[in-house]
Amino acid sequence: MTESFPSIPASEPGAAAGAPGLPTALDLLRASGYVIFERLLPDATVDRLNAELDPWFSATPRCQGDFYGWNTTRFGSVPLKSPASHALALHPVILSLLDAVLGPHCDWYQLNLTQAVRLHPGERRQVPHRDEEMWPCPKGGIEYLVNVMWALSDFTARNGATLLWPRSQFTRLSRELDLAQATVAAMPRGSALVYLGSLTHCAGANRSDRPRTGLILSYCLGWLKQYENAFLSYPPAVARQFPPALRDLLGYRIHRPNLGGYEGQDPAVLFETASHSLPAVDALPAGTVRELREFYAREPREAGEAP
Ligand SMILES: O=C(O)CCC(=O)C(=O)O
Repeated sequence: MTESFPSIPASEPGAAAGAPGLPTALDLLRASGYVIFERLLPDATVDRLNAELDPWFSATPRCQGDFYGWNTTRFGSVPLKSPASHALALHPVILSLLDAVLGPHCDWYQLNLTQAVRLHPGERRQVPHRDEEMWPCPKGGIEYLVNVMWALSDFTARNGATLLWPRSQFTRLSRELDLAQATVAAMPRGSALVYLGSLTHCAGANRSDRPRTGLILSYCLGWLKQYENAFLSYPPAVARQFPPALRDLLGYRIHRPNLGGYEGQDPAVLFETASHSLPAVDALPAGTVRELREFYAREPREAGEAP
């Protein structure tokens, strides 16, 4: 396994954008399928995240299944359990990558999954997979998902750092991959590993005597079904406590055209009223608005018809 990876030091979170000749984080993400931002979070933030999440790790039973693992603890609803996670979900360095990769293919992208993951000592290597496998639609064209693994402890080859197959996004999915070709996403705590939903990867085996702890925040196109049911995890009474930008990311926002509404309106109306008697209001892309106007401009109007 190789340990050299496209990584951006914390001093250059914009991926050396201003330095001519150097690849940007976006270039690295597109070419290799992943990029690591080392120490993107200050130590104090990592301490706070761990303090908020540790009681939940203690209270949550271990996973059951060959995908989730048998010696791993995972839990969701992270924004509810950890206020410190809000800033991670909205981190400007991450959002700038999402704007470029997901932005062109939807009205807006959404938070797909929040999942804290602790690999306990003795956990075996996870099966290689791609996160886009969840959606049974044609692959190899657009990206459906971008994942961020925030390291809340150091990630090392010994304790189960994520394994990645660089450039696998350009190949067909296989589970029988050469481990020697994998890159170990070794990174100090506070770092962020960003990878494409089309990249083959898996959790490594934890052969150390300490747990490896990470926080997955993944994002997908706004018209896809999210892995985590945001409206059950964060019903309006919960989501109203969140920053508006986070509510938007969770799906409290109409996706044009007319997708994900509540009583035909932008679901953000739920922060003002729970009424079930609201007028349905079009939410259409500008091109469709124009098209409909032109259609009706050509239609002869009968006497008494609305404009
Ligand atoms: O924990 C990791 O390093 C990766 C986990 C993963 O890929 C998953 O559970 O989908």
